[in-house]
Amino acid sequence: MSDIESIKHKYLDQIAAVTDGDALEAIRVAALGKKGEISLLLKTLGKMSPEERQSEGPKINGARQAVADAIAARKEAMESEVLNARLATEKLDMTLPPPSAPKGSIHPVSQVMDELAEIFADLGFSVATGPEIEDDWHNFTALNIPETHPARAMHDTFYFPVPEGSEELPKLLRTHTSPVQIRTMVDVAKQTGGEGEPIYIIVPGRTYRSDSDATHTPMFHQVEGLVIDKGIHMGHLKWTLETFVRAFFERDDIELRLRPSYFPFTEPSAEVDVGFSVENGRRIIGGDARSNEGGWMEILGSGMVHPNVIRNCGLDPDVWQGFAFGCGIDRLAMLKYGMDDLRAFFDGDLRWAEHYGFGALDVPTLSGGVGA
Ligand code: 2NM
Repeated sequence: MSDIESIKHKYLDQIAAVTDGDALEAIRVAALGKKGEISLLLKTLGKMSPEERQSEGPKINGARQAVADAIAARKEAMESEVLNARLATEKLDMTLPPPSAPKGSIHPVSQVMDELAEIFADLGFSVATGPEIEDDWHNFTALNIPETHPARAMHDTFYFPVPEGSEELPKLLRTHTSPVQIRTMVDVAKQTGGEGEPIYIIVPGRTYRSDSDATHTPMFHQVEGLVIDKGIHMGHLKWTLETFVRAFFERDDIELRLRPSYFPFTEPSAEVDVGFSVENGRRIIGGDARSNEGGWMEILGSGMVHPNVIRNCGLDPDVWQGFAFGCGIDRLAMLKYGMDDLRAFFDGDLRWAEHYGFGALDVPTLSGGVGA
């Protein structure tokens, strides 16, 4: 056998015996790589006499082609061997449970809104909602806040730009949910031909003020309540708030303290404090507010709806009286579930929600309800 023939067979034997891709590649480099044995033989053709080249050329090229073909064939065969082996051993068990998908959870703010709706439903209130983009009349003027009143500046209102030369009044992001109470009273006045009828509503929703620090976010959640009926007085207000706060914090030993205050839309107005005490080193709503570590914490604003507000909505304040109140839902949630940073409410971090007990299928539910 010639030299070339024996080289060719050497590689063909190696190729036939090889069992993995790396080894096959090593053979390819040894035979056909830049400095491979057959590649070097091919280079010797240039130095041969024409006769010699005529006889050796086809042999060397034939060997190169045979080895290249064998490598390609062996590679293909090995790939189908791997696939066949996988097909022979791999099983798909359709009875296995699927990998768990990430689950969302109820946001504490949504949870508290649901709790509020449930508590006030027991007291005969329904939930009213309205637009977040409002006009000046519904957000301020109807609420007895005149153009020049400092309360307008106090609210740090976000106004939308008005096109140049337009006579339009600027729209704004509502600074409280009160415009929904206004819309409700206006609707009732219209639907009853000015005669009026009782109104018992709570209004939860997003509100906006240009304010941002550790305890203020430019968007926050409020719930306001409105009662309009005949012969309503401050006793009704205090009982309603007491009943609500005790149901919400699920304790009967919660005291309320009403302090005189001022809002343009109520007269008289009162700020409402809840008593707190310390249990197991933690501040909790309820217990003895007059104990050493106890005290009072402001959680609500309230008052008797100003006659001007009732009149502005088309109802007769000599016939209809009412009370209203408002508070921050985010703050209520923090107090009930023990969160300490308001900003985390709006980060969307599921680990935070889970940490405070708001896991997917593990939502704390209102255990009591009014009177339970
Ligand atoms: C508060 C405090 C006191 C309030 C008044 C009204 C309306 F529309 F009836 F006049 N809605 N909400 C009110 C009263 C809101 O929040 C701190």
